[in-house]
Amino acid sequence: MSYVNEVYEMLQKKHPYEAEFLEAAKRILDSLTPIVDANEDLYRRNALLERFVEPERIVSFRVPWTDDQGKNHVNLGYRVQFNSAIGPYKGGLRFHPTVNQSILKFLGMEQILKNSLTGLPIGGGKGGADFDPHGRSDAEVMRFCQSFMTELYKYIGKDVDVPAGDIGVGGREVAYLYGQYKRITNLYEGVLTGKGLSFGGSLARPEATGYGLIYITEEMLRAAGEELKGKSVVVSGSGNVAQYAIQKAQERGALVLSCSDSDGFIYDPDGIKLDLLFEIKQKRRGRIREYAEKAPRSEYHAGEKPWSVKCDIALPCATQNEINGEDAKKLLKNGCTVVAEGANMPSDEEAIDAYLAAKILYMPAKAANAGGVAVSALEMSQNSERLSWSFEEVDSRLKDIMVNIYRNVSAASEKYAHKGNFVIGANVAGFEKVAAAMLAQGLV
Ligand code: NDP
Ligand code: 2IT
Repeated sequence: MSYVNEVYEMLQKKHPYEAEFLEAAKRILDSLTPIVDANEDLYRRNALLERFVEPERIVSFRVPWTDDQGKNHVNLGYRVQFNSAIGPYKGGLRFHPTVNQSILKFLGMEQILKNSLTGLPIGGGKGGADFDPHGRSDAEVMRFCQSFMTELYKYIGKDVDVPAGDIGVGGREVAYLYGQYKRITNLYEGVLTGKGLSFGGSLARPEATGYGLIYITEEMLRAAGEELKGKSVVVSGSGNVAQYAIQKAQERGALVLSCSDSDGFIYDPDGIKLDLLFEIKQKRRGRIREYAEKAPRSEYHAGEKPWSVKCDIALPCATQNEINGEDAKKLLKNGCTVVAEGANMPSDEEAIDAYLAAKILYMPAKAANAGGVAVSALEMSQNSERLSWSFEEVDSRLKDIMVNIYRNVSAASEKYAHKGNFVIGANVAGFEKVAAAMLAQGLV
């Protein structure tokens, strides 16, 4: 049996109930096959894959808090400190009722390779809680964040582990978490990224994931002799990543036809109205169905996903496994030729097989959405030198980073598979540096 399969079987035996983690690990291990085959003796001798697939540490803790009616609740909080070979653990916190150890391990493993692709010195981690912020007051969210940080502060630090946002964790939550960290530790340090501008946040961090997604999509199109201008785009989600992907895509002359939340999607033939979207989501934390009430030519499709809308480009920006094999077939049948992933692991295995068989341009999440964590790392640099850079400075570095990621992923695809297989390209290009650092640092 191949080394990759041996390690996967071992994982299946050790963690039989971690479906999402096993799914991510299988996909990553499979696509590392070319580099593992080329280095098998060295990797086996160093138990490299066995170490790579197990987090260095996982902490989990209870998070008790009281709601506005005086009722007490207990949620589960976690931090998966997956790999620190190339830098302090770095990765977001997710607050969503589905959060469990399996989902955070899948996200953490993806994060190791994503962070490596940015070229910046950041290891991989992820955390969160099975808390649902929807419908909670600011005071409830504050009390939850304070209780969460009262446990988490023991395990993080500016040179140890630097969390940020993810689903359900945005500027408001990061600010409450930061306030509590500072209060407990008496340290004013860059322990979180995605902070507010008045207390160490970086300009362009809120925009970074969505903008980065568009920058790498443009680079991929440019290499194929095409451009974004004039293309029709379908976006899912209406959170942080979706909003700024829509903004940048429109700025570049694309027509964005949709956005969504977990209740349904909006189709707007005239293009999504960004001011209306911002008003609903940023000012009121509202639901996406409200968009159709204010934009008469748009349609709200309750309970559906936007993948049946005809488009040139699909940008999934909501959550994992939101495009299945059937959805992918619909997209392809309707003429979609580009998929770039703003969300983490939004396409399931069958969907990816369909993209690869159709030879469309497909940029997987760990490359396509790396702009967010890249600017997080730039926020860490700014905090360390106690300076803040201009929007233009950060944005231009972000652009360079995304173009570089495209080039490295494309080069690795050519070296280890065939040009254009960005799945193998992204995994191998991310892994090479982490593997070299792990080998050099000995059996730790
Ligand atoms: P937000 O919480 O800001 O927005 C999430 C959006 O996705 C909402 O519209 C939400 O709808 C929708 N969504 C969440 N869960 C589901 C679900 N199970 N089914 C359908 N829709 C769902 O999160 P972000 O925009 O930050 O994150 C979106 C994706 O991008 C995630 O996969 C995240 O891991 C990834 N990502 C985020 C980065 C960041 O910097 N924030 C960086 C890189 C990747 P609803 O309100 O109904 O839940
Ligand atoms: O998935 C991700 O890359 C993020 N949620 C952002 C992580 C970060 O540390 O900025």
